[in-house]
Amino acid sequence: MESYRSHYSKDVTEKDYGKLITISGWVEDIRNIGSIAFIIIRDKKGTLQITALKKKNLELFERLVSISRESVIAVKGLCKANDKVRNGYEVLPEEVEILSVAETPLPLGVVDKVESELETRLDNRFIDLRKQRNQAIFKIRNVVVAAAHEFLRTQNFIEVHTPKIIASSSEGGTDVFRIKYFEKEAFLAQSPQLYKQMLMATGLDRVFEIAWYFRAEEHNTRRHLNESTAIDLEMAFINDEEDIMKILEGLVYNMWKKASECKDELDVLGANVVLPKLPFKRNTYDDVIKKLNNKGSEIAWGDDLGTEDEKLLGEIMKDEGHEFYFITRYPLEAKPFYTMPEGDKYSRGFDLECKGVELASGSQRIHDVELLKERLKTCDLNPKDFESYLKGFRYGMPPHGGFGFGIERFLMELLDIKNIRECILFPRDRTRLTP
Ligand code: AMO
Repeated sequence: MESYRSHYSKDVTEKDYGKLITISGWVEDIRNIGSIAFIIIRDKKGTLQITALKKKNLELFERLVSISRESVIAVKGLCKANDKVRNGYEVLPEEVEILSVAETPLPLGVVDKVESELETRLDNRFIDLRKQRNQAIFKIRNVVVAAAHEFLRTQNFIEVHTPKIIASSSEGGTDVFRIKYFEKEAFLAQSPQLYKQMLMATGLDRVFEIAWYFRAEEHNTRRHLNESTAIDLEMAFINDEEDIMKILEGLVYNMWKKASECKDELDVLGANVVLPKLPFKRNTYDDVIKKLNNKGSEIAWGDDLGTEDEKLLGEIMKDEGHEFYFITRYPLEAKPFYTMPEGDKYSRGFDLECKGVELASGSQRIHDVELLKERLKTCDLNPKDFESYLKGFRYGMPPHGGFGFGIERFLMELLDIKNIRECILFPRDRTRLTP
């Protein structure tokens, strides 16, 4: 065969009827009814039917019906209109090439009616990802990431890539993976925080990064990964955090909108994507605590919202007609060292939540180096460990701020997927390091 593919299943049109076409893909199903056999081939865009007649070419017929399911083949044949076939056409094979034979039994079915356990699916992720539903998630992921690029460029942001092997922990916490870096100790980046801030001292003004981050969180939950991806941005010359929140809600809105145009994929997933209204509701942290206490939560002022409180807040906000909402003016002690204080107790930090799940957090940052050193000490961190970061603040640093926004969390809420592991190709969690 001079070429393995002239068409994808979904790209065949009436113009191709009566002509020879070549298609290739995985053998999804074979129905042999004696004199005739129907072979369903699956490619990236869908499926199509090969119809083989025994009397026309016995050797070819026997080869086709004896292929194991999920083998990869290429077929050249006559494309023929047929109303009884789902696509409106079938292919009568003239030439078949078996490109790869699948072993039997399969460790996981592709079109089985019964859903396998998530662990079995993830153990066999390359087969799991052959399922139409799972491919739909990643096709939508591709669209929303492209929408983010597009939107941020229209807002004058440039894309950057910062180091993922770093010398001091970017979030100051303990959830950090330590690695051996020749004779030194290093860490895997928990976020691009220190670097995106240092870039504000360069004059690049508005930067974004879409990349991987690593967190050694011990808990195995349905919304935490140990390796996750995020959209981070940082912008300078802001007046306050409101400037950042406006960009964030614009970003989310545009990603949501582009996803709502993926009709085929949303159909496969049975997902209903309704466009949110802008602006998103702003609630201060104090209001949130009052709302939660009124509904019976025992959360105290100063506490970070736990899973149950976030869920309850999601319900309260839904009753008020909001799926997306910000929590602003967080207590200073609940936010990382780089967050700009607002008086003694409060900060310029915020979270964006969707239906009870945190999608993003951000803040105006401290740009005064003395204040930054003081805050590091208050947070039990040693300014000496942050020397190269602090240097970036000593020779002209404009007021700035930004946010980090989890891509997998966003997909979970967008597509109503219950487990975050389904939103990343090869998840890394507390126990999973393969495949
Ligand atoms: P934060 O730690 O809140 O903020 O992280 C930002 C966003 O990243 C996502 N996220 C995660 N997703 C899956 N698994 C995890 N373990 C995980 N951890 C975080 C969430 C979260 O809202 N430097 C700040 C951001 C900033 O202020 O610019 C930061 O990292 O969606």
